[in-house]
Amino acid sequence: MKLPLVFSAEVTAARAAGTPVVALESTIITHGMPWPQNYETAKLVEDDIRKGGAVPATIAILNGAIHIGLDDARLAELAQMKNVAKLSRADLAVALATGIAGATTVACTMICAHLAGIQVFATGGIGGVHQGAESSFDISADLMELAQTPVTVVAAGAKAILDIPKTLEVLETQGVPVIAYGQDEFPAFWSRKSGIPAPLRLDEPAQIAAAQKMRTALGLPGGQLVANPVPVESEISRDALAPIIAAAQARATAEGISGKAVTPFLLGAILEATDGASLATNIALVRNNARLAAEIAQHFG
Ligand code: PSU
Ligand code: MN
Repeated sequence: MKLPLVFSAEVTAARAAGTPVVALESTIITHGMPWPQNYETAKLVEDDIRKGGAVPATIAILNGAIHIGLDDARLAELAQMKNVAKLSRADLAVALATGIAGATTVACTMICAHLAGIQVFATGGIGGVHQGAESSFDISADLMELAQTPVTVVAAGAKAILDIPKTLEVLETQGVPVIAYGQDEFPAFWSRKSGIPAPLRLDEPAQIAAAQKMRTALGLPGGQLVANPVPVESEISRDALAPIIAAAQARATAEGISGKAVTPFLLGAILEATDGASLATNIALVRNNARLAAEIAQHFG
């Protein structure tokens, strides 16, 4: 069976010329941010990658095909679509076989990036172990994907909507390198600090690429998580966020939100409660991750 991969003109040219390519997910567009900031941010992030000497490949599932790179019309269309499916590893094949439109999560984007020969992927935050996972069993497939698919994922750590210590435990159990970039502490998305030391630290993009290449050469499957702290000037302190996150979590429990709906629900509730301040930070950190991913991508190949 021929794989249903469709490359954008820009990504096709990059592949022919040997220009590094950085993958981007689409769930952040459809479920992570509201219109029109989702579209504007997607464009800014793509431009940040171009300025960094790489080519962006935003990944989404449309009409039974894996799109590697979206032209402007497709990106604008996706950003305004209602009821787009949120696709993780479990959903990808069904979405392709039936032709439904879908946005790719971190796990699903990693799978598609690897099929397309892309080694570096920039996003905002990864999914992880949710608070209360001991009763809900809610652990994102993103963690297991990092253990099996060889893509380096640059994120701003994990949100405090997750249980960060448990998230790091699962990553350790799964043998995933968790590398803080330029600091000792694992960053917590909107905040540079989580209070928890990162298992590993690297300060050089070249070393991050070398570590992934060595991992693969050793026969170890899987990728690595690069945790890049939000720029100082855009950070929101942990103390300011703690009560907001707790309130959002209480609402999710009271309203019986479960499964795939949990992360988008919490993101929306926090956005509302911070009057958009959380969104400005979110945009700044995704752009920061895109710049680092472009640098790391220069050292692959
Ligand atoms: N965390 C964020 N923003 C996001 C997501 C997570 O800070 O947009 C999205 C990503 O696509 C991630 C997915 O892969 O949510 C995780 O969803 P779940 O927890 O249902 O696995
Ligand atoms: Mn989940």
